[in-house]
Amino acid sequence: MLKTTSVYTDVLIHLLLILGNVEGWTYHWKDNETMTWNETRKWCLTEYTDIVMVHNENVTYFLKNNLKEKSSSPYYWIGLRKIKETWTWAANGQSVNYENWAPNEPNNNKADENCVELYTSTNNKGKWNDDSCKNKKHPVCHKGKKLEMKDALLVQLV
Ligand SMILES: [Ca+2]
Repeated sequence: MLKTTSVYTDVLIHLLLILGNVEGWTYHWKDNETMTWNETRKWCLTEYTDIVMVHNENVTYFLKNNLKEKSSSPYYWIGLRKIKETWTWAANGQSVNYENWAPNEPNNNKADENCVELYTSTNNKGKWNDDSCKNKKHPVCHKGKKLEMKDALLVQLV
């Protein structure tokens, strides 16, 4: 009985640590290079963890205050794209619940706008626009702390 309790306590502690890392993401981008959405994702997967997930106000606030302010395109790709009419985060495969669209977006202009950019213009800073995935924009990635083997094993026990 004691042994079982101790395992569950360990599992709980480790789960809390893992959840704590959600806000421990670091963000990485390139101002001197542009890429298509697919190229951005590939670069992010190679160099960091994945193309950035802007899943709450805190991430929006950070990006608004740290990405370079621009008066015109190209802006920055984020890790959101449309899969079967549903806006889906590339990094975890989940549909959006926090959204931050610019006025009158997403408008699916020319029926070809399946990827999402983040504006850094004065008026729409941090707001989203759907755009063609083939357009070239600056990449933004995020990096998370990798789980240690013992964390992965304990998660499997739950
Ligand atoms: Ca649009």
